[in-house]
Amino acid sequence: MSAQQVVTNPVIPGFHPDPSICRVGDDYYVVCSSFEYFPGVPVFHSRDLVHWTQIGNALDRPSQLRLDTSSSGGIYAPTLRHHDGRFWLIVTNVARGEGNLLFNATDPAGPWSDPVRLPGVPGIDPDLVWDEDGTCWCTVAGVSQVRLDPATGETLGEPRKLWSGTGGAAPEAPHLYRIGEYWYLLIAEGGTERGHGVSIARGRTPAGPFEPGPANPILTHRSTDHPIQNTGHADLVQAPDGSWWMVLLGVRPRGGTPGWHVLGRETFLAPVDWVDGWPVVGKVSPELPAPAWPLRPGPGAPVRDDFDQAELRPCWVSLRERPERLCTTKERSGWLTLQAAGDSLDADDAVFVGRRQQHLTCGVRTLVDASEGRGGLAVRLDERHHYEIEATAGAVTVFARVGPLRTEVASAPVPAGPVVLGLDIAPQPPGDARTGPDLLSFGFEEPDGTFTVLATLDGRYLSTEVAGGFTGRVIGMYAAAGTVRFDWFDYEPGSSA
Ligand code: 6LW
Repeated sequence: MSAQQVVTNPVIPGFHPDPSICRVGDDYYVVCSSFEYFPGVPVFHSRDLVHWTQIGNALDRPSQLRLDTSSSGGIYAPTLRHHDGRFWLIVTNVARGEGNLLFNATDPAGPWSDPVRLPGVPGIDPDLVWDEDGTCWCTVAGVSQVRLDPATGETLGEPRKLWSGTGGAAPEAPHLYRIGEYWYLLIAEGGTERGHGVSIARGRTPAGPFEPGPANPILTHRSTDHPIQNTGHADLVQAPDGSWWMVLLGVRPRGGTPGWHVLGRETFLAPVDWVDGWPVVGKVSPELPAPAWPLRPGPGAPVRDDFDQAELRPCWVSLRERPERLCTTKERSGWLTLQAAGDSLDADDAVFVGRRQQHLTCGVRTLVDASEGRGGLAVRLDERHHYEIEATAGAVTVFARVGPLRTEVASAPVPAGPVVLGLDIAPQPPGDARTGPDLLSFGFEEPDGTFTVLATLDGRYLSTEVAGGFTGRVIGMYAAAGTVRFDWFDYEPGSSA
């Protein structure tokens, strides 16, 4: 091996927050929160901690996932664990009447069980761990804990306060581990924005008492100009060679001050050493020295999706659920057919099928037949922050929705029949403090194949700093009226990650 191999962070780019990891033999699995999107809780697999492939979504049917709103409602932070030959997933659904839910599966790619409801678990960010006697401990944000019967969802005894961190806001994202002679309690505090950090305490039993570590926070980028910010919400895993690693969330702000992040909170990897019985987290850098074992890259995602399979690939998500009457690849072979339910992307249940933007620059193209309706290609942050290029018979139009305003930006006539719509996302040229993170150029292909840009929009208005919320950009196809069909969809990563 020539130059030392490096790990490019984030290891799971795009809106993949609140990662939780477990290892079974040589296989690692990660799950992330998914909020208003259906299916929910993406599941990733890796053999080297560096290259990750999405193998499914744990919550892929309405009996598992009921969503009642968008704007970062729905599925909050999950925890994934393996115990007694089964995978266990515990997660909070903030939709009305849902709360904390427990699922299990023999294969993390699914199918996962229907939920066991956990009415007695008092908080978000639930964690699961079993002690030597087989008692199951559930720890939640705050940080509180209650014993749990995972078969029935019944809580055993009253919840108890464990630790409220070192004084940072929002002590949350707890994970409890038996390591050596101690039980370690890892938490996030400081809030999931620029003040985010990771702290740790340890005790002799899973119920404590816990003594805070000597060097908290063991990880934070607050008050630095590090290119990766908001680092926190971490989970630990030990590799087969005995080394320890941490997955965590972070963001990559760009542009002038304050910097705008558009891909949401992404999953990063960091090495962990142990010194005097306490973890010391290595640098969360854009490039890390690779682990000591051989790297095992996966197949990589194809640029084009031809929609020639009965089921959509796991990267495709929609708002709330996705009944076949509204979204199918069976109505016209090799096409994705969307049946509008509302009249624009402003509705929080618009008929939209998208994939997370995972690269700071990228090019997107899709062939749309809008002869029986109105729809097109959109970049969505939430129902109040989205840009789209919309086709209908004979015309294409670019719209921008920012907060209360939806603006028609530009329009052009096109020949009748299917048309290729396109989006190119490029960094804004460096300039003064007003520079935004990127520019989004929407256009269409002329009959002779040339690409005509219809409008170029400022990307800062599709950033979390402007829109708020817990998600990130999702790029996809939508129907605003009638029936709209898509033959293929190309997502081409740009040169800069
Ligand atoms: C999640 C909390 C957090 O429940 O943000 O970053 C909330 N951490 O732990 C939603 O992701």
